[in-house]
Amino acid sequence: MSTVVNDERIPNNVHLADDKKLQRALEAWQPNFISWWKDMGPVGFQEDDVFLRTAVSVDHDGWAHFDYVKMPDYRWGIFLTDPVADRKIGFGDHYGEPVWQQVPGEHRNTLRRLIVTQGDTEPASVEQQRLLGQSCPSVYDLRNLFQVNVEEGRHLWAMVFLLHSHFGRDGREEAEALLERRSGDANKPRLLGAFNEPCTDWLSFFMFTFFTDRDGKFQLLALAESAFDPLARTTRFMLTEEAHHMFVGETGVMRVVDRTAQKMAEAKKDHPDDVRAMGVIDLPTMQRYLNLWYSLSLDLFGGEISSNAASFFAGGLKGRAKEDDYEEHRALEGSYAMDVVKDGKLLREDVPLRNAMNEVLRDAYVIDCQRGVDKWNRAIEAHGIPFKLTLPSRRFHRQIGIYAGVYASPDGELIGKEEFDRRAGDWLPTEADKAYVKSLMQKPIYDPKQMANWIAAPKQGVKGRPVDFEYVRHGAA
Ligand code: BYC
Ligand code: FE
Ligand code: FE
Repeated sequence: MSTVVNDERIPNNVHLADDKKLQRALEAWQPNFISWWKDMGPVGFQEDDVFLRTAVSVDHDGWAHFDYVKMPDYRWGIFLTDPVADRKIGFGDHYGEPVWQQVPGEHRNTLRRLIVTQGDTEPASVEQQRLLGQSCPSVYDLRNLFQVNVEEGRHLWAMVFLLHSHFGRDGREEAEALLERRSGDANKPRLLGAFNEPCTDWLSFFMFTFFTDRDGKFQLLALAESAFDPLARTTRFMLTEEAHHMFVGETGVMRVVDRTAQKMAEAKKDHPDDVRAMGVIDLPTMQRYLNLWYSLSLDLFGGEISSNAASFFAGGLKGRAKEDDYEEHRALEGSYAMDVVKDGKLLREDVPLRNAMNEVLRDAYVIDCQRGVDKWNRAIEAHGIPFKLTLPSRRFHRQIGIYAGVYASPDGELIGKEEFDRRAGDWLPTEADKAYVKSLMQKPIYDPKQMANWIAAPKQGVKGRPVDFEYVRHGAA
């Protein structure tokens, strides 16, 4: 079992104190991180005591500690899961060889790029969510938002540790650059599309944590297979925290859906105008938000046919989610049947399996998303409301890959640009939808006893505390 050192400036289980040079480099980065956090983290709550979970070890039970902390004092640490003895490379051309503790020269640039891409999403999401505290539906939700935010901060630390410990000067430069790019800034945007989109209302936040954090889960699962063992071990531990982010998204959307369906059933009304008149979010609007965040998140898997993905797999850098579940790990033979667009028509084409690895990962993601959507639909059904949320086709509203530049309906039917533009308001959030959703969230709720009208209360509180516990002491002296 690894030893954890918690009394140093940077809590860690990687024997940081034994490597003075690395320790100094990270301690030099730390104030820059804190000043980024203060500038770009949650606006208006930096002085408040927040009831947060902090990772303190990698033990299965008891890895986290819960207590009040002011966010800038959060103990962001470096934790890698314990090494697996004699771990072997699980896929690709080096299948069966010992994993690497150091970065092989030929993979240095590619690995750095993967780590930087992963790292970039973490602060990006904090930036996207920085204003949400000012419109929170409850103190319980406010706390969950901050929990997600501080853990995304820790995920950034996880990647910066790898950059500093394995990539020399260019790694340190990349670590600085991770604090310099800004979500949505045209001059220095974050690297991936979805992380430059505004996420300024709570319906978007719940959709984001359900769909976009779930891309995180699957990318981390793929990196957890990596032959570069420090990357595998750090992403394995990140997955532990990630589970909570998806819980926030799944239960968040569930509570919104539940509240709306309950109101519809009580009033026996189903027209969106009538539903809105009751101060809740109508289901078609929720479907449009779902369509948006799902399609943006599908883009995060990269192109369907990708030589990058093939070389990541061949090199042993990035595997499939749960590679052990596959029978064959080289993927040199075999192909993947894909619907490509040729002359405006769909055509089935066989793609060599390695080149289809992004799509293979996306398949696993889609199944996982569908499971959540099914749960939401069961809640709607339980209120006797005849409405079903659906995941749109993978061809709908894509900006990356073989369906970028193609116009498709949510059913996946190829249509012209004109028809798409004409019907876009049925399929994606309109300005009026956004204005309505925001209108519900004008006033933040800082009284622990209250819950906004548009969302159901959660079933239970955090760590055995009641739902109306004072999770955030906002503005307390
Ligand atoms: N936006 O071969 P292609 C998370 C670029 S989320 C912009 O199709 P590849 C989190 C691509 O870079 C998980 N550009 O794709 C969630 C390439 O550029 P170059 C984050 C994009 O390389 C919530 C070109 O298009 N982790 O943790 O196979 C809150 C053609 O690339 C996009 C990772 O992403 C896009 N959406 O795959 C907090 C894991 N997609 O090389 C956190 C690490 C592609 O031609 N990253 N491009 O200049 C990767 O594994 C890969 O970089 C990607 C792209 C899967 C993202
Ligand atoms: Fe993360
Ligand atoms: Fe996350």
